[in-house]
Amino acid sequence: MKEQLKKIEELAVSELSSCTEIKALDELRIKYLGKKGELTAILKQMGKLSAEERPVIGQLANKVRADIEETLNNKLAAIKANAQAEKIAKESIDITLPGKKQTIGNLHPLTIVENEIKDIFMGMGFNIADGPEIDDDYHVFEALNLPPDHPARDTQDTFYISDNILLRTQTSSVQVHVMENQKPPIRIISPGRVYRSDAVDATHSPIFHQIEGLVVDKGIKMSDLKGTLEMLMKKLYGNDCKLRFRPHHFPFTEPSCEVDISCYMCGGKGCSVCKGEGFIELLGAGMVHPKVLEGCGIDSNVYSGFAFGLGLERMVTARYDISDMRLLYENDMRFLKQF
Ligand code: 2NL
Repeated sequence: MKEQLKKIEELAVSELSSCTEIKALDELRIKYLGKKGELTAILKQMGKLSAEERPVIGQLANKVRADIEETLNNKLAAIKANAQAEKIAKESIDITLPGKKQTIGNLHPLTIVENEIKDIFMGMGFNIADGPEIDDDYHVFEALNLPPDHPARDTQDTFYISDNILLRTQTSSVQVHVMENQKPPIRIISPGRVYRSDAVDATHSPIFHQIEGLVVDKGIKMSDLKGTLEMLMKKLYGNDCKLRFRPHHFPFTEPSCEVDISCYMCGGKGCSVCKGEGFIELLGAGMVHPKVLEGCGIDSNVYSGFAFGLGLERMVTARYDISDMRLLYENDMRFLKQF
């Protein structure tokens, strides 16, 4: 038996030394050390041995197992190290190859212009007011001097959730909430999404974006409105930009006006961008109607204010000379990548 064990060890060590693959190594592990392996077969015969021989052979068998195991493990480590070294040698990196270009996204043109306008107003000490897109009839219409049968409601038809709850048609509703909850001085802009029951075409969309502004304090005059809007437009369109105020009517302001800017393309001579006008219509504004102030709990004998509303889409299409507003919503990367 001693001989048999020594022979097994010799054979195992010699077979292992010529082994170069992990798979072959596993096979040898089973062959020599497995449950049905050669060593186990010998150990099964231990019962036949005499009491004196048994511990001697047992010890030897354990030593043989340990030796084979050690050789196996050393071999395994050597094969793995070899494979790793080979892999590293093969995997050379060519650092002269061009890198992979990362495509970085950009902001949507509506967001770019909105951020710019917010920055300009924050620079003038305005706060940014946020509010609900779904509101009640009172905050969207009634508080702005638009009673239920007012004809101006026709041009601001919207989407109703119920008789009283609807999607806001302008962000004035947010400013009404602010006036109800905050004492003057108030200096805010309220940017956001607004809704109208309009059919889609090149200049209309049932969902669009507006930025409204509101200043309420003692002694606020039309000249404050003019100065503020002049500052905004010069910062947006350059110092040569001129403003034109035309009388208009809104139920929520008195007096009211529409404001045009001189065409940034032709400087006022008339071209295709301004359609020969020399000016581009950009926003509506006026002095807050005393009724609106009173309705929000502000004493119109002590306080006055100005307000304005501009369509963000209009600002963006004018700024980038975009012919069709629908381009802003189609999410075509070829279009959006240009900004
Ligand atoms: C437009 C331009 C405008 C206002 C919005 C306003 C807001 C309050 C009070 C009074 Cl809280 N006015 N906003 C004023 C003038 C014009 O929007 O073309 N609207 C139909």
